[in-house]
Amino acid sequence: MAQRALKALRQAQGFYPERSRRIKKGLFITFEGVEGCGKSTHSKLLFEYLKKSGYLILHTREPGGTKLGESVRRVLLDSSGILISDLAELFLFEACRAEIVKEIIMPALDKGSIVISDRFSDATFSYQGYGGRVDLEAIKTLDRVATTGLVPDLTILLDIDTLEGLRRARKKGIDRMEKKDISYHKRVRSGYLKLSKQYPGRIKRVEVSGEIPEVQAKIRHEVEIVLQKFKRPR
Ligand code: ATM
Repeated sequence: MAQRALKALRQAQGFYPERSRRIKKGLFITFEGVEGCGKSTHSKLLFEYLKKSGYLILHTREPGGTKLGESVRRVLLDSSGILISDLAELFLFEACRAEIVKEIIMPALDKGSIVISDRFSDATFSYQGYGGRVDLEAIKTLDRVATTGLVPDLTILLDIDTLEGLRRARKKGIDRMEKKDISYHKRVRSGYLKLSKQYPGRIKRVEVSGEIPEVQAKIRHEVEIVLQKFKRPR
């Protein structure tokens, strides 16, 4: 246990390669995007499709997915006036991540499962980093410790105009994060776009326009490409 924490810290300091691919067998797919982009609809549709195709598969979300995560989610999203700074948010999201990686994601990947998560580390860089202006290097260090270096194999970034997304999301009610001002949400979207340019091999931007089946087809296309590589013996 202590050795694992030490390894994570050393990875964070750059002593080890970032990827943990060597020690996992499954495939890790994440969905990202600003509010109202249709992330949960599309991740669930993909989950059903892959499940019907016979894959061992797990769907989860962040913050959430564990008892700790779901409890902290209520604190983070409750709009009833708890003060939480951007820095405190960072620690709360990363605490949930440490738990879900250890409790849910790594064990499933070790069994060879496909894991689909609604949000993961890119959300922290985009929301707390670009949106909340918390130092990106600090996030990188903390996130590597929380994830023990786990990076998704594929990230689907569902991209929608910020205002249109918020308009759609607000139909369902407004949570604490959605209450942040529009400039915050615009920085989040541009943060996501920066990340997709920084990691073009992993983050695939899918424009949210047209009907749900059209968008889902684009997502499945990206997933099939990764699945082909995944099936190939290493
Ligand atoms: P969902 O939209 O996926 O339910 O996520 C809840 C919020 O948590 C979402 N807020 N808005 N608006 C994004 C936010 N979030 C972060 O700010 N940082 C993170 O690291 C994660 C995982 C989520």
